[in-house]
Amino acid sequence: MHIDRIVLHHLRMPLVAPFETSFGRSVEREGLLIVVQSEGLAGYGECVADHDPGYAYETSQTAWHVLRDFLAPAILGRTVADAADFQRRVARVRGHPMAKAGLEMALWDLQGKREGRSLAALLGGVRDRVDVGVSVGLQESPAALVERVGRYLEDGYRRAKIKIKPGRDVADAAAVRRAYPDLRLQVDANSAYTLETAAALQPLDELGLLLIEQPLSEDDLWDHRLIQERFRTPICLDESILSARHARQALEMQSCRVINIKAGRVGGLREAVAVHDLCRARGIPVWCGGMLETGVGRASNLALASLPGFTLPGDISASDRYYTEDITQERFTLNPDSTIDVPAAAGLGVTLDPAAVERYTISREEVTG
Ligand code: OSB
Ligand code: MG
Repeated sequence: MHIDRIVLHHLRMPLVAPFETSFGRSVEREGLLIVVQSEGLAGYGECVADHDPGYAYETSQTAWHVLRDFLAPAILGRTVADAADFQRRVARVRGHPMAKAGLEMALWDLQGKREGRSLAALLGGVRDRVDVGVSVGLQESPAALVERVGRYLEDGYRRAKIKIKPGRDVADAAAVRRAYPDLRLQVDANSAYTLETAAALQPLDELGLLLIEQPLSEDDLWDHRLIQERFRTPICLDESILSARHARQALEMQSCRVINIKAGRVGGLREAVAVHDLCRARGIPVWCGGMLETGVGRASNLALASLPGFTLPGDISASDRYYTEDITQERFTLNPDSTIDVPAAAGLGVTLDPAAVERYTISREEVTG
C-alpha cells in the first residue's frame, strides 16, 4: 500500500465517571487518532498514550513527537507491504511502543479494507463474540465500591477487576467478595507495591481471585517471581511485558502465570499476536487488557481478543461504560451473556463520526515528512 497522507489528531474526551488507579485520577481521556490515506482508502489507528506518564513513560505529547518526527516520515510517500514491513522500517526507533502501535493499527485497518477482510480474520480470530468484564476504579470506600460493582453486575458484567493500592487493597477486595461470593473477581495494583509492602497483600490469597495484576514495578520481572512463589493465586503481568521476548523470559522465570496483552504496550498487534502465540504454545492463559479506548481502539481489542488463546474475559467494556459520545458511529454494547460482538466488516469495521472527531480534537496536524 502506498502511503499518501498521514494526519494526527490529539483527542481529549470526557469520561462518563472519574477513573482512579494507584497512579492517579482521570476525569478525561487523551489519546491520538491517526488517519492514514492510501490509494483512495482511509485507515484509522488509535494511540493509547494518555496525558500523563502514570501507567507508562509515554504521553500523548511524546507519542505526537515520535509519530510526527520519526514514525510517520519513515513510511510517508513510500509503499508498505504490511505490519511486519512497517516494524522493520521503524525498528531504529527505540521504545515508544504506543506510538508505533497507533500507526500500525491504521495499516492493519487499510490492509483489511483492501482485502475485504475483518481485522479479526487477518489476525487469526476464531470467535465472533468475546467474553468481557469491567475494570472498576478506586472508590471512596469499600461500601461505595460494592455498590459500584453491583451496578455493573446489573448492567450484565459477569467479571469485575478492582483497582488496588497500598492501604486500599484487602478490605476493598474482601468487601466485594463478601457481597458477591461467586463473582469472577480480580485485582490490579498498577505497580504500586514493593517486595516489602506486598506482604500486606497475603490475605488476598484466600479470596478466590482469578489473578493479581502487576503488584510490583513496571520494569521488574525477578521480584514478581518472588511474589508468585508466595501466592497460590496467579500473578498476571501487564506493565512489565513489552514484547514476546519479555513474555518468554517472564514465563521461564516463573514471574507470572497469566499475561494481560495490550497491543499498545507491546508496540502493535503483530507483537501482541506473537505474545499470544507464545503463551498458547506454553498453555498460559491470556486476556485482552484495555486503555479506556475510543471505538477505534475498542474495535482493535475485540478483534485481538477473538484469537483462541484469549481464554479469560477481557477489560473490554461497552462504549457507555467510558463515553457518552464516541468518535465512531458504532457503539459497542454488552450482550446478556457478558460478551461483546467482534466487528465483522472489513478492517477495524468502524466508521468515524466526523462531528465527534471535530468536537474532541484539541490539535490536528498533517505530517509532511
Ligand atoms: O492497568 O489495565 C490497566 C486503564 C488505563 C491504564 C491502565 C489500565 C486501565 C484499566 C482500564 O484497567 C481497562 C479498560 O476498561 O479499558
Ligand atoms: Mg493493568
